[in-house]
Amino acid sequence: MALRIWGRLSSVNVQKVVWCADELGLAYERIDAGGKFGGNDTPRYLAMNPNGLVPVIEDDGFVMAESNAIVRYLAARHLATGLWPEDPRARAEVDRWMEWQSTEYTPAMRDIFWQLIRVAPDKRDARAIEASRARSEKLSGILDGLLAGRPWVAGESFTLADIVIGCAAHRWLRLPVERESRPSLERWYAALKSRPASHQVTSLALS
Ligand SMILES: N[C@@H](CCC(=O)N[C@@H](CS)C(=O)NCC(=O)O)C(=O)O
Repeated sequence: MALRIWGRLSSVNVQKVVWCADELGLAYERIDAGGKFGGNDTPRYLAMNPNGLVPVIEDDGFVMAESNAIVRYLAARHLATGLWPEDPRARAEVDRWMEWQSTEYTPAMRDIFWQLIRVAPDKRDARAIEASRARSEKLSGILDGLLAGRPWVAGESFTLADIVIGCAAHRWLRLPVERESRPSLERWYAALKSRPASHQVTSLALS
């Protein structure tokens, strides 16, 4: 198998890579690693990624870590200029929102996700949950406003930005909390769900 993806599917960062590979129609082997599976602290794994985090890919001997860099690499390697456009301004718009996902949106929901899904009810930190909920709600409002004016995150067509933000939005929309109504975000998420390549991610329960 030319492409190997290391990482458990419950990781939002692994989800991006799997979804991207499915959009590209690639054959790959995914190996569970990280979380309850472990295996990401072995010398072999740390040689691939000294941070000991998932995902990592091996592609015919080429090793790569960092989920957003991986999906850009896969799109470039397979000449998927629809997913990651060549035009500098179109590409910058995709990259801008990919940065927003990794530096704003996913970090905002980290505490609420962790507390509600992975921490026992009697051990939860209510203040951390509320701060994370409020920030995630605010950023979801920004995303909703963006999607009120365009069908996809970066404009008129589906790109890598939809994949990486789609993984984060899936998490947000599945959390057991009250959310404000976001019609444009929900319309976009329904469009994402209808893409067969999204199914490994959009059919996942949070864990
Ligand atoms: N910036 C990295 C972050 C990777 C990351 O934080 N991965 C988490 C899972 S989402 C991880 O490996 N956690 C440790 C574990 O699963 O054992 C990326 O985008 O790939």
